[in-house]
Amino acid sequence: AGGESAPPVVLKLGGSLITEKNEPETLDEAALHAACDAVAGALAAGTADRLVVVHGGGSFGHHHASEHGVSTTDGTRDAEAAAAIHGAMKRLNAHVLERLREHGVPAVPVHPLSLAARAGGADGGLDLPLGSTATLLGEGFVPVLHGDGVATAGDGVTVVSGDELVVELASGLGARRVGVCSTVPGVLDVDGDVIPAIDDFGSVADALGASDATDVSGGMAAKVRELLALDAPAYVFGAEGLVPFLRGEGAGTRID
Ligand code: IP8
Repeated sequence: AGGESAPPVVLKLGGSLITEKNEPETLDEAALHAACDAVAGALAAGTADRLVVVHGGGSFGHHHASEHGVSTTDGTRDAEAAAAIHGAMKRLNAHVLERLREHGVPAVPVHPLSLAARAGGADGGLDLPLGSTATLLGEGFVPVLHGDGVATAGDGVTVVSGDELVVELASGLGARRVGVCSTVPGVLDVDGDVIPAIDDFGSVADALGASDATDVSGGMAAKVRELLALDAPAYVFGAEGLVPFLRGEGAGTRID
């Protein structure tokens, strides 16, 4: 790989992975350190030389979003609420950037609230202009995006999840591989075992509880469906999968 125009790797670090879920605005320092170490190692080895990182909200964004009743589908026109959610996510983003740079990773922020918009209506798509991210990548940086508030026509500000950003980035940048790292070792079947590979939604729909029509919060079924639609292979894995994934190997569940 390599070269200016090589397709990038898109990696999501779940909020549950890098924060302490039950302690407001608290990092899981050990997990974040391990993740930064894995990213730095892959950049040094050249196995993921063009990399975009996305992180979720964990105990930073979600606390403020639920306090103000804001979700991916319920917006707010209260500027204080929007600022509280965005502020918390910027604090988490600043921590992630600082830790990455301490590991020698040339990480810079890209804040979705300043860039993206949702069209209104039930099927209103997300518009995420990628010029800044693509240019930063071309200049050798590692852009770091995050779940955030997003301007939404007819609904004020809603939440954009890290998972939505991963899908937009992967399709818009023509990603080579996509990794979604959380505290779960992969997509699990009804017995709790990791499903090694998914290439067809129908074959796993039952195991994922896909009949649950109320699943609008980016549950596993919705996530798998969106990752399947991408051209790039996607991997869903836990902390133990990060090093192999960034080395270009398989990890957790392969969705392709
Ligand atoms: O943790 C949502 O991102 P996620 C972030 O990827 C906020 O769902 C603002 C709650």
